[in-house]
Amino acid sequence: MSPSTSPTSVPGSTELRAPDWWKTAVVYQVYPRSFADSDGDGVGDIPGITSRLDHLSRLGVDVLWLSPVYTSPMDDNGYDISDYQDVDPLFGSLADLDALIAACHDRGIRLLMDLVVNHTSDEHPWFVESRDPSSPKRDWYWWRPPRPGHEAGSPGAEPNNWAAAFSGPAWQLDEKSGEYYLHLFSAKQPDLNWENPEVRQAVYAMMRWWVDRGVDGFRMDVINFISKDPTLPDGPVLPGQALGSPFAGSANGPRLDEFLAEMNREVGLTDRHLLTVGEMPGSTIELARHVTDASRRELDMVFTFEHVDLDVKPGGVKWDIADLPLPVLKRNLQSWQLGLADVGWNSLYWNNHDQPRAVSRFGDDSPEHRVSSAKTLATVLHLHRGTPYVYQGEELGMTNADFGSIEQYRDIESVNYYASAMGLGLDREAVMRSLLIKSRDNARTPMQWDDSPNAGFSAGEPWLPVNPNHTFINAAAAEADPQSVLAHYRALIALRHKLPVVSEGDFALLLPDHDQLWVIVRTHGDDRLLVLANCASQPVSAPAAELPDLAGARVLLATHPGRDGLDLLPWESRLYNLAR
Ligand code: TEU
Repeated sequence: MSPSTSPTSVPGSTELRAPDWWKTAVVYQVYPRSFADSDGDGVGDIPGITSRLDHLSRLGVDVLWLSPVYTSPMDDNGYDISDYQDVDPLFGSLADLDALIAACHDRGIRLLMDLVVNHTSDEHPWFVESRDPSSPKRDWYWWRPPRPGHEAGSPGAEPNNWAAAFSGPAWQLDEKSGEYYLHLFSAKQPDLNWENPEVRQAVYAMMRWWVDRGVDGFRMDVINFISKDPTLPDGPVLPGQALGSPFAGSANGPRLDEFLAEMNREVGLTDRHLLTVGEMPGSTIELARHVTDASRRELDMVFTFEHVDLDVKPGGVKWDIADLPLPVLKRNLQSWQLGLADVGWNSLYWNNHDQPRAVSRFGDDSPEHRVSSAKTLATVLHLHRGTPYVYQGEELGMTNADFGSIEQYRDIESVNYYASAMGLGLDREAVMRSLLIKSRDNARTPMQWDDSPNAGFSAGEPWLPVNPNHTFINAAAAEADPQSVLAHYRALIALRHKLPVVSEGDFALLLPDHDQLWVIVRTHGDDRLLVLANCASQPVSAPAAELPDLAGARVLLATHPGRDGLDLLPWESRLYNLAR
């Protein structure tokens, strides 16, 4: 490691990073395309984010996670990167990013970069070079000849049966060489071959370059896909599917620990107290516990997908939507709490740029219950043990998009799903209903700053329609209302910073089988907190005999201040400090 990359030389940020600082932190995710547009082209940008940092400061968050702003053909809104060391002109310049990092640090906010290194763009120079079979970069990607006995390009000639996440096979034929390359996502997102040590060293060098620029950590996109079964075996074909699941062969491969530990060492991630969170679809508690075991020096925490996959029919894909009984959700979060209680650490989230809006999905976004349900979901999540993530607009109780026609959708996953479903003759109405509930565009409608025509997001035509409900759901209105969802998030975040029991306390779930109540006890020394939450749109009476004695307990935060007793209104919740 060169002296210029030693921990003490990191400009302006090391003093913000004590060991384990992220255990008391709250992270705020910004999806740059949809946050704030400074130049009126209808797409959010970095100067727009910088201009809105006061919103984050007032909310009290500690970290800004920036979804990708790198140079990209934007096939997947920037998760397809063609230059890891530059900023796409759509979002601004490197100088704009330096200014954002500095402005964050001035406010005591750390900056987390999105690291997308399972794949590059097909327009990345590495891949462009790799297309030539005689190039030294050929082995940087997964090139394979057609399946034996098949002619390149003929049906079923793909090297294995894997489906891509965005529809169709996970293999694309390159006519020139007659070979296929692997892409677990779109054909413009070829998978890097991490078996090749040059690939790994190139990634680590790029990461060091960002660390030297002052970033405080990395959110690692599908990081458990970097180690694959090198034999790339066919996957099981689920009922109703034409192609096989790539999961067993492409995730959690035999060298995952080795690669993560090597990355940590080579970039000095733990040494510099940089925050690392690995996005890990399909990760189990066992795997998460293992890779976040501090003694292994791999990752600080992972994003599990278990709780956001519970509303999928067994054996189905994300569009096959099932009811989600409350006990199933509670018990799932509980199992992660218990599984990572003594070793490892949890991340906590309802929302991100890939998930529908929490209040529409787990709450009730009707005018009657939206505010209470958004607050109650926040209280419940933030009173679990782990690092909470707030996705832009969640703190306002922003809702799903409510698009009526396929033309309004922009996301590659939604657009491709619709096309392939229509090709297969699926019922159009059912497909549109699934999109309405599950499309990633639900999370991506522009941030609602005020009640002006484009919600204060842009002076131009927004790239994705603004939700018409911005006339009453917006940051300006929330600022003016002491009972807003925003005020509730501020109070919750302040409590985490004030009370060690919120970040450190042991976790216990009471009444696990109750289908309306979510009841949590947190204990740290003599401190004890109780969350009593009605997670339903009907009133409920909480059973006194099964709860701790609430006499003399002080209410720290409530959806309906001033009320007391065990008869709870729809979506009413309280956080009590239990006097001992
Ligand atoms: O998502 C990983 C992932 O598992 C996706 O399949 C995602 O969950 C999908 O949207 C489910 O419907 C990450 C990024 O968060 C996502 O935005 C990218 O599209 C994807 O990786 C590829 O980089």
